Formats: sequence, C-alpha cells, structure tokens
Amino acid sequence: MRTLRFAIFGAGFWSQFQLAAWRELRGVRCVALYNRTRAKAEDLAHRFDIPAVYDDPETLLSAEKLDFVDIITSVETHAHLTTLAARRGLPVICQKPMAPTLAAARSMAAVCRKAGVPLLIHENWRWQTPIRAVKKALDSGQLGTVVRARIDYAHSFPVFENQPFLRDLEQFILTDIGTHILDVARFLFGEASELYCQTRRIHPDIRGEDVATVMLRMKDSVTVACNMSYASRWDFDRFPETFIAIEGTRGGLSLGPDYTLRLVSEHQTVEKRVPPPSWPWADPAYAVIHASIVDCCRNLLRALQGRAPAETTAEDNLKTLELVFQSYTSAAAGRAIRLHP
Ligand code: 89V
Repeated sequence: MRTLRFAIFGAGFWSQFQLAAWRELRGVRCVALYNRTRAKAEDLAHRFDIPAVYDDPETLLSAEKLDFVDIITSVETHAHLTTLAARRGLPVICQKPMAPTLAAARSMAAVCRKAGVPLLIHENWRWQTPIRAVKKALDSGQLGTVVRARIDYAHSFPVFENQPFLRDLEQFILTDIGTHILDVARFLFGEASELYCQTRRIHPDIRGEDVATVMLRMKDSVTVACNMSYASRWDFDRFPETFIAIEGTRGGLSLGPDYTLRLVSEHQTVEKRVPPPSWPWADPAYAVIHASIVDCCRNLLRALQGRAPAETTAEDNLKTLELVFQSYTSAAAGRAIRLHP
C-alpha cells in the first residue's frame, strides 16, 4: 500500500507525542510542519527528521503534495486551518476539542462535508488500553442489565505547567477533559437523553472551571455520573488514570488504580491488570494517554486508507461536544437539559 504523506500544523507540547506515535505506524509519513513561530517548527522538524518547515499554512499547502493534514494547534485556529485544507480537497485530522463553540464545530463539519473531504477528530481517550478492556467486559454481557455507572477523573496533577494555555481558558475542564470523559460515556453506554451539570473553580489562578460533575441519563435509562476535577487529592492520586465503576443486575465491573479491572459476580471475583503498552518516547507522567495516541492514529489512518471506519469522525464527535456545551448551559441555568431525541 502506498505511503500516505501528511503535514502537521502546530509544534506545541502535544505535537512531539503525536509525531512519535505516527512513527510507530507503517504506511504514513510526516513530510512538512507548520508553526506560527518558525523556530519551534525547525526544532521539532530537526528532532523528527521532517524535511520541510513553514510559518505560513497556505504556502505549505501550495508547496507540498499531501494526502492529509493533522491539526494540533490551539482550538481557535482549527476552523481556519480546516477550511484551508478542505478547499484543497485534503482530508483533515483535527485535535480535540474540535472548536470553541458547538456552532463553530458544526460549521467545520459542514465545510468538510461540502468539500467532500473526511474530517476526523483525534479523540484518543476511548483508545486507552484499560478503557478498551472495560468496553470488552461490558459487551460480554456478564453484568446483566446495566443500571448505573460512574466515571471519575479526579486529580491534582499540575497540568498547567506543561500546558500553560489551560490556565487562560474561560471554559476549562469540560472542554479539555469533559470532551474525553463524556466521549467515554458515549463509547461505553451510547447516547444520552438528558444531563445535569454543576461546575466550580477551586484554583484561584485560572480562568475557567476546574471541577465539573455531569449526570447523564442515557437513552436506555442507565444513569452515568461523570466526576472531573483538578482539585482532588487522593492518596491514590494517579494522574491521568480514569476510574470507572459499573453496576449491573448480575455483577459489578470496576477499573481502579494501577489499571486494575475487577469483575464481581454472584459467585466469584475476577481481577486482572490491563496496563497500556509502554512506548520509549512516552512521558511517564502521561503514559496511558500517550499509548492511546498510537491506537487512535492507527484507527484514523486505516480510515484514510479505506480499510476500516473511523470511530471518531466529526459527525460522531459533534455528539460528544453537544454534551460538553449543554453541560455549561445546564450549570449556568441550574437545571437539567433534555437532549435531542
Ligand atoms: O490530553 C489532554 O487532553 C490534555 C491533558 C491535560 C490530559 O494533557 O489536555
């Protein structure tokens, strides 16, 4: 199969891991890099042996022969860069969150639909090894009918040190982590029919909310509580692990600290560890996330090669974003929101 050539837009903190992840896959090669500040692109290009560097995206798109672009810039630039690529008929992979508002995300999807190019979202959380293991156990049917679940992401890790822009986001934890956690809720339990959200800001030196609690009623009546926080200090604080607990009529399933999966049924408890693969380039503090980048990129690459459907298309991700932005509406109004039938 022909090697697909792509360009990366953005040379910030995340790009180095995404580039390292792409390099683990066969049949794809990054041939050009754009960043507003050229020196940053040059540095990254040197580290990853990328032949061409640009500080203007249009010049890059005119000069390079590409099969797709991978956008890893700040969220407010996604729509513009997506439009530039779509106009040239190029498929787009865009980092989460897709856009700063639901309307902007919808119009990005419409631009790509009109241009006839795929818009795929790099939503990696659902690709984490332990979360895939939860999905597999859930789908085995051993829990009986699922009644209720909890998804917890509650930490005190100083994320603002590696990603200082997070400090300035007016809408913080729901757009940054809620996109992931609410996507996991959909991945595991399907679509929601109603939500209720409360938010708080605990860190005094940030603009947005750093604690959010979203309660979802799923279409099949399962209740899912999503607890997200950067103001929680547990003695098993294990950033960035997600803990999950699922109650079913015939058993309980939990994903706990250190990737421990437990399936409790009437007569037995089965426990096993479901750790992520370890990649030499991954930052140990982000290991489970960085490993999921490889699996997310693999799925998106297969889709671009026409070998498998993408899980996280823009159309799919709009449903996650609807939960994110309706959570803000609910928190501001102090009431539950009914979602589209
Ligand atoms: O992956 C992410 O979405 C992040 C995190 C804080 C986990 O690095 O922003």
